Amino acid sequence: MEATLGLEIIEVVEQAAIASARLMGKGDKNEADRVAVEAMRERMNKIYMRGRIVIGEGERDEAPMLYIGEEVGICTDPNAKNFCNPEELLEIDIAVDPCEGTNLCAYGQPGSMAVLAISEKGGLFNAPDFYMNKLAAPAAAKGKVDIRKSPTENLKILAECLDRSIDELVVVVMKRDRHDELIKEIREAGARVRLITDGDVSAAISCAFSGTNIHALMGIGAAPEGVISAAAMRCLGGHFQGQLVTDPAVVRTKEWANKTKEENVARLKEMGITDPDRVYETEELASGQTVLFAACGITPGTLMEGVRFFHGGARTQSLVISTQSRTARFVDTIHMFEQPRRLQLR
Ligand code: VTB
Repeated sequence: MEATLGLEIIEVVEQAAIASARLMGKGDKNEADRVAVEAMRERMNKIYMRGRIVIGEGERDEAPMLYIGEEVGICTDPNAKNFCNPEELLEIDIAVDPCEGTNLCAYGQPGSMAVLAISEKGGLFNAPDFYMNKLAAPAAAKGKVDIRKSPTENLKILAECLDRSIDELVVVVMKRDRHDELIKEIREAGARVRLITDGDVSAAISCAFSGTNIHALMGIGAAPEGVISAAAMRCLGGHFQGQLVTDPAVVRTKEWANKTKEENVARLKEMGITDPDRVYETEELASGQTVLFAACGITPGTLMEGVRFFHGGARTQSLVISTQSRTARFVDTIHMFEQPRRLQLR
């Protein structure tokens, strides 16, 4: 699977990032998302694979493209047997976020990227559209920090694992009212907080790379993004745990304004999730034997450059990782738009 897909999925995220980047700073997040979705879908449908979207733009009735359950790839054609070899007919599951951090892109802020994760069928947790409490940390702390412990305890463990003092640690937290207590506790424990307005996938993955000066991600973001982060952490050996949030008193959103915790728990039960408090480990969120993850920067971020346009082309930076390859491959690409190509490469 990896050999066939590795290079192609880089192009999928590159195309989505380029499309979104054209709308960078234009203030229209929906449009930045729409064009990324379209570009990602178009490129994905040129790949010799039989894919199914398991995390995407929403349910079929609310998303015209890349909805949950949509089949993508050339080998989903009814006549695929005639032009796809059996290996390419292997069914794979795909989680996409074509413009992760739409606000960041729309307002020209750092940290937005096009991302996707792939695994064999059943290899990615079909996360409900809920919130998720998350804990991400470097590989050295994997299995030692625990989301069930207090942030203070986890910071002590993290400091030990990383052989530094707590005040040398940086924790990324999304700037939301729901995190006021968390932020206070992290600061009181002595660590430093880096507040972000959006984009917790990038923050989670950054924990797995030393040199980013990000040592943990704590707090509540979206569950689907949690699965995508877990897929990357599975490949990198980093720590990631997630726990669904059901209490509307914890996350005050418009959508949950008239919902009770009991109703949310009942909704999860309908989806087959009987233990709403379960802590999901990385290996459960991304359980596949083979997991692939790819991302391309839209705006500049901790790990990747953003898209840079110039006359006749653009330059992108992507990251591709997998459970098989034992590499984290950063790919720097110059895209030549013009025909004939008269770009001078330097
Ligand atoms: C979360 C986070 C994402 O949007 O989904 C956030 O996981 C939305 O959170 O990375 P709120 O509903 O609290 O605003 C992102 O930041 C970007 O998609």
